[in-house]
Amino acid sequence: FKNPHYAAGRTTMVHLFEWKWNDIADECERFLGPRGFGGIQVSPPNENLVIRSRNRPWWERYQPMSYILTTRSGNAAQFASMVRRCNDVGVRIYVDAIINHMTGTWNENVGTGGSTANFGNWHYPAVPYGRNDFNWPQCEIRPEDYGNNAERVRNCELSGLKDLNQGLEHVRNMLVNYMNALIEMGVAGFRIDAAKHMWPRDLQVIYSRLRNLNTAHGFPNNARPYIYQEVIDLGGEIISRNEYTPLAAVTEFRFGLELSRCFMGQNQLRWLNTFGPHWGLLASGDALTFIDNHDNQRGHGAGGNILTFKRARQYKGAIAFMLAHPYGKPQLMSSFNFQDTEAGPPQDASGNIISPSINSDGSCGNGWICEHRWRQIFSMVAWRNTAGTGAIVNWWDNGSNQIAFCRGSNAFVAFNNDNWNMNQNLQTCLPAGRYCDVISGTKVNNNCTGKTVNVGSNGRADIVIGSDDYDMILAIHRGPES
Ligand code: LM2
Ligand code: CA
Repeated sequence: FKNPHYAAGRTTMVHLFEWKWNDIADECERFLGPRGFGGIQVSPPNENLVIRSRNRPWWERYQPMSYILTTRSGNAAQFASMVRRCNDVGVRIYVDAIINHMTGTWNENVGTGGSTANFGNWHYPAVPYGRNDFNWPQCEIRPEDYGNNAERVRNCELSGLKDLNQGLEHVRNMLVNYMNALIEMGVAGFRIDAAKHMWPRDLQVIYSRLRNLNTAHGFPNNARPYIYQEVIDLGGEIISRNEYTPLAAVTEFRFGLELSRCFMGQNQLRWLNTFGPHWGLLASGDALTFIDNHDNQRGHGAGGNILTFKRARQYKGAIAFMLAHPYGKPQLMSSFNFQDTEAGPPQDASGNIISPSINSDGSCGNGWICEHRWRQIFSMVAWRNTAGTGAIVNWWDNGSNQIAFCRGSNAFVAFNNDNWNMNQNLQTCLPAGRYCDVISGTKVNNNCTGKTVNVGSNGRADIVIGSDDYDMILAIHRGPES
């Protein structure tokens, strides 16, 4: 369950938060496939409670009504078509699976597929679930439970959401049927929402009943789905991420927290020469890594002070380091703009999601940020693909916040997070030649629109990053783009 089964040479996935299925399929064909992205995490595809009284907040999608594949992102046919079109251009689909709970009690009770529920009786006829399928007696998780009561964290309600009992055969069957239907449609794996709130032994049974990936979508024989379990473990809680790594991969929340500290100037970049398990991070093969996610970019969930698109220069630095460093399996966040932390995606007067528009410079409009279309970010995805499995070599630092390193003999990167200029003659691992920096520009007709780097026959090059440069990064690599 720890292999994402990316197409050959691909390494990175992006969370297209609240995107519609048809738009994702288009994005696979026109951008993500050609640019070498490995996969996409999509918003929950199953029916959720419609919350008009709060103007359709993003979090309504974390309130399941049923496993019918109808949401604001589209219907089952649109979902199936998206998976087919994305797999055909080498981009995998991973589903955000909400299997810990159903909706909370609310003053509205119609779902995005038209289903209704009787909250007072724990009755969800469209699944169907009844009262006996939920943990009993009903209780709500208290803040102190996270410190000392694993039983309550697993068997009580997370913010009032009706808590399913995954120990029961009927519940397991409903969940496995839902997930297997998605695998049949060609998805490559799942984010397990709120995994901390479910017993590892129950999850193990559920995972074991999942079918192999669909070979008609290009997966090898006997391929298991990629599973990354959302466990927020910043230390000091009764439940540890280590209870989940024997089962499948785990979201490594400490990764983005540490890199955010570094690139916000609260820790020196030079210390990153030991980044990885030395810093208390999971084993690399167990970790799904990211800077921000849909929760902590808006102060939901747990997780401290995280860089996001709103602090773009530092954020791009942290993202570039994530993509340059061999640790973990990176996931990018692709956001819609927001001021109100509860606000849903751009929508029209009827509540339909408005598609992102694509500007002539490749960026997005209509309220979508599309971090994955920022040159500094998609160029580093290609950089990581080129670096492949190459180890870090030629580490250099200035004793504070200027660092540089190579991956194998394919790719070189440098960062300047000091408030003075960086101007150094450094050893790269690249063959002699003229390279285009893929951060400050691109290569057009064999000329660089940004900085040019000349690597000499000894592999050395002058590396210049001014403290006032638009970005704090410089990156070059083998291959046509650089
Ligand atoms: C997650 N991971 O474990 C998701 O990443 C996170 O986004 C989800 O919370 C959460 N778990 C449940 O799937 C979000 C949001 C909450 C919101 C829930 C359910 O952060 O604020 O809770 O989705 O929509 C909302 C209200 C809350 C209310 C609850 C139940 O904010 O006040 O509690 O619904 O109606 C009475
Ligand atoms: Ca639970």
